[in-house]
Amino acid sequence: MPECAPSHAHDAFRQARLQQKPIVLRGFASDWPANSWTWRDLARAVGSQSVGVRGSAFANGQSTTFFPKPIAQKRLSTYFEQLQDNEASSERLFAFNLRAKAPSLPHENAHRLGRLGCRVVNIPAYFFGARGSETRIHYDFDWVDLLLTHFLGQKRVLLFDPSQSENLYQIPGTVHSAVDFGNLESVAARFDRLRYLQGYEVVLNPGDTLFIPKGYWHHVTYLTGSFSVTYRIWPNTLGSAFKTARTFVAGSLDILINHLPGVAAWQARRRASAFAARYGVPL
Ligand SMILES: O=C(O)CCC(=O)C(=O)O
Repeated sequence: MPECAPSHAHDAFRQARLQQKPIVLRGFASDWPANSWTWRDLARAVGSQSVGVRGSAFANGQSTTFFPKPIAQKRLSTYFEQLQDNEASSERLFAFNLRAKAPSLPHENAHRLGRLGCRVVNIPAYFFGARGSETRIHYDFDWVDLLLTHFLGQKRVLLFDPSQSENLYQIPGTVHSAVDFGNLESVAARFDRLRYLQGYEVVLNPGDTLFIPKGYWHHVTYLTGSFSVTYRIWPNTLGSAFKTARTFVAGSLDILINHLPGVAAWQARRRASAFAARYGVPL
């Protein structure tokens, strides 16, 4: 995985974005306020509020659903204490609106990312995970460039460009792969195209920013309890703005209709038969 020091971040990022290649901007965010938050600060800021925590989509039989449902309700302060103690668990908060839950913390980073020469949508999406938890491999349905900045521990990210979708056994009609990367050894025989898979691997440390180009598949393993914040970059060409608008509407409709009774089960059946027809193996 290409990487660069903060002093070269602007030029290296510009080049990477032009070529649509990932890059790690090491230490780019080391002076952001979030890089000095402690788990205790976070627990204090959220008080006694509770949220639904997510687990592994594969362990919970939700591998064809867009957003897995929460597996438990947790007090945020209790969850952050677990992360501080580095307890192993599958519990995650995915695209979490920490700004709404902890408005007393400084969440303003858009101008800091603006130093890279891009404009980001000013909506921070936070991702928290316990040691050993995983975000299943997927790409973002709105087809935008992403900047993911990491804090308070380590996570490992695997990245694959859009040409790898077949080798990843993309589930038709979704942004998901059928491959459970948490159990690669046991699924490798069933998914033999994994042999041809080519991609990138990187471990992120506090203050590192990762550029994830449009449509890049990403799989995340939390090596320790830690969190990140992702910002979406506004499209810079008419073509990509159009594709983003189209995929955003289609993806949002998909999420909405899946809430109707029976639709999720019907979609799962339809996708399973399309999957078997495309790859010659059952989903
Ligand atoms: O870090 C994570 O757990 C997932 C990040 C992600 O999926 C994203 O930023 O789109």
